[in-house]
Amino acid sequence: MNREVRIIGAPSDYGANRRGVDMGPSAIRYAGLADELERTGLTCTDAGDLTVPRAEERDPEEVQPTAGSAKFLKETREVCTALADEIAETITSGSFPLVLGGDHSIAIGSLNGSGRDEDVGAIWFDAHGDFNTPETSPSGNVHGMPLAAALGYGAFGDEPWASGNRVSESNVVLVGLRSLDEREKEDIRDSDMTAFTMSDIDERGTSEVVEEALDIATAGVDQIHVSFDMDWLEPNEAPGVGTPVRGGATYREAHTALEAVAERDDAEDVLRSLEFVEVNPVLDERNKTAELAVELAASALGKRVL
Ligand code: NNH
Ligand code: MN
Ligand code: MN
Ligand code: MN
Repeated sequence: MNREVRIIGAPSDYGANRRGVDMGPSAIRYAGLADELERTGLTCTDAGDLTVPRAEERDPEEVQPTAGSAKFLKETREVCTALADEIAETITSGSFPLVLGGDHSIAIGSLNGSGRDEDVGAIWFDAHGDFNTPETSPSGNVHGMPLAAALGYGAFGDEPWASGNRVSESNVVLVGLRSLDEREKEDIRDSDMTAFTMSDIDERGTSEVVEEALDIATAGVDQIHVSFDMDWLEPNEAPGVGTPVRGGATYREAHTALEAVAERDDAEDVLRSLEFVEVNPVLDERNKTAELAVELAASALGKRVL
C-alpha cells in the first residue's frame, strides 16, 4: 500500500439487531491497529468514528421494525450515507479508506462510497451471502442484505444511498460461503456474481481460489473494495462474532487470502478500500477477534515476514 491509510470507524449495530458489535471499532483500535500499521511501514491517520444514533436516545415510536422488512432502515441509511461520503472524500484526497465495523450493513455505505466515481469490483470474504432483500430475509437484519442493496435489488433499488454506485455485479466475488438462506441461494445462482464456497477452498486451496477471485473482480475495472466479515473464520479463531458458523477458514488461510490481495495490490494497485466487520467484543474471548482483525489488516496492506 503506497497511500496514507485513513482509519474510519462505523460503530453501527442496527443491521444485526444485537448490541455489542457497535463496540467493534474501539476493540480493534485497542488491539493496536495504528501501531501495527506503522510497524508495517504505513503512514496512517485516524478519522475517528462516524456519529451513529444510540439506541437509548431514539424515539421508540420511530424505530419499531415493520414485519418482514428491513429493521432500523432509517438509522442504517443515516450511517451508510455518512460513511459513503467519508470514503469517497478519502479516495478523492489520495488516501486509502480502512473501515472498521460495526455490523456488515455498513458495507452498503462502503460500496456506495468506493464506487461513487468509478466502476469497481468487490471481494466478499464471508460465511454468509449477504444477498437477502427486505422481501426474502428471514431475519429482517440488514447485515444479511448489503450486497443485494448495493447492487440495486429489493426494496433498496430506488434508495440512492444504497444502489447509487458503480459496483459492477459481474466483478463481485463471494469467497468461502457456508451458510445461505434458501431464497438467497437461488438469487446468488441467478445473479452475475461469482461465488466460491468453503468446499471450493477445500478442493482447490485458498491461494488458487483467491487468485481467481482477484482475476474476476478486477476484470475490466481498475480497483476493488474488499469486505472482510470476521465470521469468515472458524469460530475458534474468531469467537467474537454474532453469527458464527463452523467450518470456516483457518488462521493461516485468512492470512494467505489477504496476503494474496496485498501482493496483487503491490503489482497493480488494485485495492480501493478495505473493511473489517462484525467484531463484537461482548462475545469475544479477551479481544482475540479484534487482535486477529488487526493482524489481517496488516497482511492485506502489505506486511511481510521477510
Ligand atoms: N443470512 C442471515 C440473515 O440474512 C444471516 C446473516 N448474517 C451475517 N451475514 N452475519 O454476514 O439474517
Ligand atoms: Mn457479512
Ligand atoms: Mn457473515
Ligand atoms: Mn477505470
